[in-house]
Amino acid sequence: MLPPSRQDYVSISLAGAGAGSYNNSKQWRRQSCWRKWKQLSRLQRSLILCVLVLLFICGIASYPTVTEHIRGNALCAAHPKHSSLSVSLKLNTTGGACLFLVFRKKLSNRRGPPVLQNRLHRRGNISDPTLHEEKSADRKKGEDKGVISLSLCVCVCVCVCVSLIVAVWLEAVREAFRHAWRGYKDFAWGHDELRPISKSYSEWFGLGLTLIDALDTMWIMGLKEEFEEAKAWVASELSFNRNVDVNLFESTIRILGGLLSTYHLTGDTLFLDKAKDIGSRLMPAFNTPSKIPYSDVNIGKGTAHPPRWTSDSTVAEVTSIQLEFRELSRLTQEPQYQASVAEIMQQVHKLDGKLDGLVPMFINTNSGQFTHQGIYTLGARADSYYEYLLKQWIQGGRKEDQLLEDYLQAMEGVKKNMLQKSSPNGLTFVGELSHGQFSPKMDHLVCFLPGTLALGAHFGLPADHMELAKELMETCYQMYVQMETGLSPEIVHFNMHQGSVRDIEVKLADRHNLLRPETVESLFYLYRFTKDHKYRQWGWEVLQNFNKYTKVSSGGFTSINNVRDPEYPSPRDKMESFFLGETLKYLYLLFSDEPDLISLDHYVFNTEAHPLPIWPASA
Ligand code: DMJ
Repeated sequence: MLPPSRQDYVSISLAGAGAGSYNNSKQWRRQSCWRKWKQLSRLQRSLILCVLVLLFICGIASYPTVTEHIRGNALCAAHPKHSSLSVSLKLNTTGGACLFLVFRKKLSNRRGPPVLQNRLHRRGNISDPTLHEEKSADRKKGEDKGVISLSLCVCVCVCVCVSLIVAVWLEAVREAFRHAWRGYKDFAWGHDELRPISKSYSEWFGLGLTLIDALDTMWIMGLKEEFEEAKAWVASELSFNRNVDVNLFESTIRILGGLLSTYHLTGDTLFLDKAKDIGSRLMPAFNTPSKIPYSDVNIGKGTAHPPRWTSDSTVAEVTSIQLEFRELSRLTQEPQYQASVAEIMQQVHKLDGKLDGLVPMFINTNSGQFTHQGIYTLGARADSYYEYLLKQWIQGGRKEDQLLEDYLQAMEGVKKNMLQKSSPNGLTFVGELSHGQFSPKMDHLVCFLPGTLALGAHFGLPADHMELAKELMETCYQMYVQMETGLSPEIVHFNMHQGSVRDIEVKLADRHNLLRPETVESLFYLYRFTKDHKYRQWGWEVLQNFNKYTKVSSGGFTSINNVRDPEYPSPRDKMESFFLGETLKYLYLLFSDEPDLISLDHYVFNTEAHPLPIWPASA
């Protein structure tokens, strides 16, 4: 059995009027109640309102049945214990179902209901069995109807209450975003990343990375004012004509992807023009002997190069830029973007060195061959290769069979070589392989996989992908729950030996949390496809812990060094752009009830959570 999830009951304290002098006037009492009410959190107020509404509706719905019973009980006072109606309400804001309603209707053991029996008794007509049975049947029907309508009302009430609570969670994500944005605006405006503790910024490419990554999130959250400010900066300040080296993969997924999705959501050609500009400036990266791109490009000079210490590129990096460049070709009707990234997929498809569809982590830009062979992971340096096989297939209208075959083969490879269960609780996890040796190590990055598997199953891939997605989702959740801060570390190791005390171990060097999105990303997919409320509940717990351990009061959120020390999680003084681009966006979409807000039948998310359209059949 897994340990029970954290139970955060909402405590509502209405005791004691405080230290002030006692005054029991009506007006004082009214003011005091009002003040108490205002002091409650939004969640607490919503819960109280929920309970009141629920009780009111239950009261109205059960009125006829209850009065009937009261009459019945009055008439059959000799047998009061035979008939009872009980409605009990248990409210738990963190348990799986959120609200549990137990409605119990205990019918009398006697053949006729009490009212009828008494009437018959009084009339001295008790010996007429036909009349007795007919009336008894009528009565039973009436009672059943009452029970059904009451149950219906209770269901409606539960739905209303759950929606109210989730609306509060949705607003809490918006508030977290606003807080993050405030910090960025005050101390890092126009720079790449906020350093919230030192109230300054860090530069990676010097292109306003956080601002661009966050554009579509603001649009989706309806933060119009913030969006307009950011748009004005893009229009007047953002220039790619700069003598800077940028990483091809990172600038493609964050900048090109962010601009393309914002263009699609808003229809504003400003973003398309900027996307074309950065897209064309990244093209020199593909001028290599093998056509496998270099990792770095100088977007001002138009030159590209590998990192100083190697001529290798990372497999995940060169195979996770396809959605963006394909879309750029479709929009501009210029084929070179799509051709360049398709060439990479063709080559990787044919390469030796795979294990059951699993790829090594590095590829050489001169030879076009895999290097560092024999090491396989679903984590850093390989992760999004698998994600983009499936997502390209979806983007292109599910016609490109080779992509699908590679994806299906790789997932079989995962099942055959990388899946194991932990001890003592049997959590399913994805480990790593090094020259035939299995290592029970799993990066938080691997938590993209439940979402990707679920997405495939949604588009008709084998149903067991969905089952595996659910198992892995539980594991990723446990990577949070089992830490003292309720936040996952960067890397975990699972115990596999019989008799282990705990499933998850964390090495000292792996205890950091960078505000990464993968788990909430998968929660979003799992909730969309299953509608199981527990996934929202888990997302809410994660958000609360981000608020508790990573929020910086002067604005922004910070990565932390130690998820195992709730007393001093040790801030790292950096807010990654993906916290706004991905983590908060997925949380918002997880809690949103708008069915068409980025429908997964019309959009596919790039690996930085920027939604791009699924191409229409004619494309
Ligand atoms: C993001 O930039 C992307 O999600 C990428 O695919 C992996 N790393 C970060 C988030 O963890």
